[in-house]
Amino acid sequence: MTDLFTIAPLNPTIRAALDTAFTVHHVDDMDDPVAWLAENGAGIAYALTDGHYGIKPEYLAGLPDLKLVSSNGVGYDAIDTDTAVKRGVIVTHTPNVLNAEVATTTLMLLIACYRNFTLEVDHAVSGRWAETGNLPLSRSVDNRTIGILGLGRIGMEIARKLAPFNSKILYHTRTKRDVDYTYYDDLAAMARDADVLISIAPGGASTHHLVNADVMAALGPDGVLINVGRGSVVDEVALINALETGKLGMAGLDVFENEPHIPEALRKMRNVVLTPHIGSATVETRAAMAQLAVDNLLQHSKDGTVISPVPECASLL
Ligand code: A2R
Repeated sequence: MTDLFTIAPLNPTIRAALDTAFTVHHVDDMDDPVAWLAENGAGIAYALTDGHYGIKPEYLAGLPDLKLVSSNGVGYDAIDTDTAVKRGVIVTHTPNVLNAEVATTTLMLLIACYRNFTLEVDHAVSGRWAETGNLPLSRSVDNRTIGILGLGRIGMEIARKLAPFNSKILYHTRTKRDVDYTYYDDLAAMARDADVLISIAPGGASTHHLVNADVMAALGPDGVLINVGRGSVVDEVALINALETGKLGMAGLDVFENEPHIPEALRKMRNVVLTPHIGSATVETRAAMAQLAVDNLLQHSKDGTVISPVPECASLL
């Protein structure tokens, strides 16, 4: 059997699939993974992780014969692809199979913001409706101008799922796409023209704090910010300030700068809707992602090819 170093927690289904082809060495079973790798790392060609855990530099260094890191998730900013490519290590991820789910999560947050959903639910279940009557009216999600930061696989699916709401779609990316939506090469200019800004761009240096105080001010007091991409894309301190001072209207957030920690200030606000990074977290979608992550490993161990490499690895294929 082929040795496999695993980093992220494994559910029983993935574990069973892996056990058919690999001898699994899981970090959680090791007192000191770095020491374990110093003794046993040579000869291990495969590693499995996810977008949250990535692979620490000391694990990469402890796996001198690594050929493939399979990551269960589409975002791979927690993996040092520069070092991997220099060492000839292929990195794979799980694109596309989660597009529809993350788009649904986006709509869920958007609707929850506009319709004051969490406050209305609390008003009903707390019994306060009978004591104090109705809450103020909420606002409609129909006919909004929606700016999408990152019109890639998931961004396109979000735009498609917004069609029944009669949304006007704007987008900002580094490269203009051949689509009917309106392109902005300037993010703040797009935010100025939009009711909603949806961030579904990847993490990493090029997107760090792209959504800053200026962009939030451009979105304005009635504006809604939805972040379903990566926490690092939004300046969280500026966000708290903008929400507290009314420069920004509302935020619906599924991702945060220091997960799983969410700043207390955000957790206390009434003009935010927060979810704990559940963009793709359904039984069906997580199963499809896990299967793809496992299939990349299985295929490479059979014939040296992979199904879904990250673009940075193109030169290795
Ligand atoms: O900039 P472009 O033309 O490469 O467009 C990509 C855009 N993007 C950016 N937009 C503005 N400034 C940047 N610095 C920047 N970097 C990337 O984000 C593209 O339109 C989009 C990413 O699309 P995909 O690569 O197809 O990723 P996918 O599958 O939609 O997932 C997006 C992210 C993941 O990386 C995870 O962080 C999260 O959603 O689950």
